Amino acid sequence: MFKNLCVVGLGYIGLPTAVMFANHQLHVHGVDINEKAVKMIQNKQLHIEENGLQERMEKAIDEGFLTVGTQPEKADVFIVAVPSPINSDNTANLEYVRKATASIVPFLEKGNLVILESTVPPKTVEDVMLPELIKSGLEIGTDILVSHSPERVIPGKIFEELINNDRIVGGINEESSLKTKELYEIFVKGQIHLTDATTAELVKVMENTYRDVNIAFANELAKMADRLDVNVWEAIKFANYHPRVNVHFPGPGVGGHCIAVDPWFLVELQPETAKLIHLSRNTNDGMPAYVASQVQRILTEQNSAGKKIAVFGLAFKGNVDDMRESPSTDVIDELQKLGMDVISYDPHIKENLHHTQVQGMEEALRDADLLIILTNHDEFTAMDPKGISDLMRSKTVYDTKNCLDRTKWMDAGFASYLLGNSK
Ligand code: SAJ
Repeated sequence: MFKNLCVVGLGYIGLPTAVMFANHQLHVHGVDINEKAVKMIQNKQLHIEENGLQERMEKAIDEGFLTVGTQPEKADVFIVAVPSPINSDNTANLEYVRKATASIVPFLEKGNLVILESTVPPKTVEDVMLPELIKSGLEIGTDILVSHSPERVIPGKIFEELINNDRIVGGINEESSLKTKELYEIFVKGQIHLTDATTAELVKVMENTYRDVNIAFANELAKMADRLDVNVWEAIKFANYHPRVNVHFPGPGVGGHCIAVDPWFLVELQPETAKLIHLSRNTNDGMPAYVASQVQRILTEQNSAGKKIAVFGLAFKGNVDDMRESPSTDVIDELQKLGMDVISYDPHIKENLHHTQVQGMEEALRDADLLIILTNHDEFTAMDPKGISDLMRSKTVYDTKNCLDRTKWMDAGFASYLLGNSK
């Protein structure tokens, strides 16, 4: 029934999705405006990192089910998976979605299905996509069916989650929803829930906003615990033993291109109402400055002679190579504003993407007055404090992710501080 698919946007979501359908014997044509990425894929090289993607992509190309280019082609189904970032004033930038939709219009034919996978503010399908699609001269809802089926996968486990997660499908009418469900049933093992497009848009944004608000709550608790002589991590662990409680964890801020972005869509939509959401965004965005002020306090407490800080962790979360919207860069800025001398290190980021970054762990630690952990990479948890203590000028460590074994570090002679547990 579905033979040809055209996927517009070959990033973290579009490429794995295109490959997944191609691995299920659909003829997929992937489109991206980034010529370099297209060339790389044509040469079976990846421009993004994702477990299992390389082998699956090679198989798809070798078997003749995946082609890529910079222009769309005719197909039965069009999937749009392009970025939907925010502008510098925190308003939604829907130009990629609008342009991607416009780019498929000349190729649309009666009977086609168009699906938006990008995360977007509620009403985007109605207000941004449909006005473009109508230019095809085809009747929306009968000649062409349209739905929103937001991606909900976590980087690092994309293929596993593409298959096993439940999926939300919101059509502009029932026929659109049913046809979209039929398509995803090709590989989705989770349940597929049907609704309308605007509800689906809100559901996706709500999921990430829930996480942001919950993390802001945890960050607020961490700041309180810092003055209470309580270990907030332990307190959260105990609270979460309650069957109806699920408090998230504090940290130096919220990064990535989703959780720190999507709540702004709701704030923009109804600023007078979305007050808790707005406050949570500001709370999380305020964490880098808070963490930097704690560093200054710790240095004073330790009577530190110098201000050389070794920052470990530039990625926005543990065990990924992605620095987008990483709070680490903000923490570094705040430390520098306080006159500190920063050297950063991240074993997952192999090119120097930050001006303070070095590739050697020892180089970063040499003569440092304080080591701060900003990302919970496995490499940091596994570090042997005895092996590094002689490198530093002062044996002081500040863990903002609760990923170090404190006893081990204290036994090695370190003054050990933890976000959410230091007076
Ligand atoms: N973080 C905390 N405390 C926590 C959990 C996370 O500070 O308790 C921080 C992380 O360190 C990181 C940021 O939040 O800086 C975001 O990380 P994440 O792992 O929560 O989420 P993402 O951005 O990698 O992926 C999210 C996922 N959404 C949800 O779990 C509701 C994913 O399923 C979505 O598909 C993805 O956003 C997306 O593309 O929207």
